[in-house]
Amino acid sequence: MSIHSIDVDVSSPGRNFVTAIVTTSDGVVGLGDATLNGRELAVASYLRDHVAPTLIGRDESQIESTWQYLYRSPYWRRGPVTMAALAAIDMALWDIAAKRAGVPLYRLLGGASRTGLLAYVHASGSDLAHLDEAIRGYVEQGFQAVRIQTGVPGLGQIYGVHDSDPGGAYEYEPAGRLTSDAPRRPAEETWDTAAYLRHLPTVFEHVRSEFGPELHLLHDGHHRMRPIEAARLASDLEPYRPFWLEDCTPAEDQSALRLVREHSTTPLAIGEVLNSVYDYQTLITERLIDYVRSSATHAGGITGLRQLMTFAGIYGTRSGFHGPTDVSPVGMAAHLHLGLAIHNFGIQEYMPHSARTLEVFRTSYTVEGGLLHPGETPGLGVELDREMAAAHPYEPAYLPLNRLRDGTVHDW
Ligand code: EZ4
Ligand code: CO
Repeated sequence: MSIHSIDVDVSSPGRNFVTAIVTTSDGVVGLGDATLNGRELAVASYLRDHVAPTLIGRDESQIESTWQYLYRSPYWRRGPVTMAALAAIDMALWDIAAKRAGVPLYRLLGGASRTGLLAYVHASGSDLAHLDEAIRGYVEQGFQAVRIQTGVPGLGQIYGVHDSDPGGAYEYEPAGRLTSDAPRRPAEETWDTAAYLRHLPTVFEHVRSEFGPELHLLHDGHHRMRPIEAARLASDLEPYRPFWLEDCTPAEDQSALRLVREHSTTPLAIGEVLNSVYDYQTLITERLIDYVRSSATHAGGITGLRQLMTFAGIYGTRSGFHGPTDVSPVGMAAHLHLGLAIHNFGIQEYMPHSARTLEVFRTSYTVEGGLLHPGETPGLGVELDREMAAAHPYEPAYLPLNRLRDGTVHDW
């Protein structure tokens, strides 16, 4: 059988998603996620204009060979646009292979290594009272691990922090819609690393004393610290035993983490903006990180991420795949199948998609007692209602940018 057609849908059911739909000559359909937050149309063009035409008629069962073809043949390797496009084709081919075999994908990836996947959720609040309320809600639902983010005194709205608004219209997602009367550029926030470094240890102290020693606490620094600042924070958080400190320094500067490692035993996670095993070469071989944060969507799909995790496994580095709402339910399902199968699974980020998203992408994965499972539906286990998706056209939306108080553009 062969690849008959490849469609690329860009839709916005709750937020923007790019989905590749691969159909075989005998009508089997596979789905792949290519959503690159804020740069969706670039990937859609890469897929439509440069990838799809080269794959029509190809044997759809040659997943590895197709991955190598898309990685090597363009000459221009790696990078988020290329690797997201490659990811979508790869996921769709795996989806097709598992549907043909009549098994959930994890069975083709080696079978289940565990009964469920430890999940972490996002708890945040502008102040400690709101944060506590958010954490309590998740603990009551059975979650065992939470990422905690709060406002910083003296700063306004900061990324990743919102107060819960049960029944409200606001859907928390990591991108801001651009309204037609506003300029088409990202929102701007103000950042002050010194204020953040003073405040965060007091948040951890409070949460530990409120929720006890067992709850896993994670935190995301969003790449905003210099190495010496990150070393200070990692050391200050040690008494509260964080599960991990994520993205403490800009990820592309791999050797920066040497300084952080020298000063603390706080576990480190990095890599949601990295997209190839080569981006991790120093990080993994020098044992500078404990968790790999890449997503299948941004790191070459299941084949790319599996290659990375095999390499990481040699050094005992575990997975902490990126699972924000800008990874579509298709990408999320890919993580759950791969995470269930690999030996070096660590934890899975779980930021539930909105009801509107889940009406369009129907999923078979489950969460129970804080553990995720991909379900037993053949393939990835996600169905896309393309008609319903088409009713939600693409809307420009960008991540906010942050500047220091003097206007300097700061790291993300
Ligand atoms: O900023 O998904 O850990 N999660 C995060 C996310 C990312 C967005 C980027 O598109 O840091 O909120
Ligand atoms: Co992050």
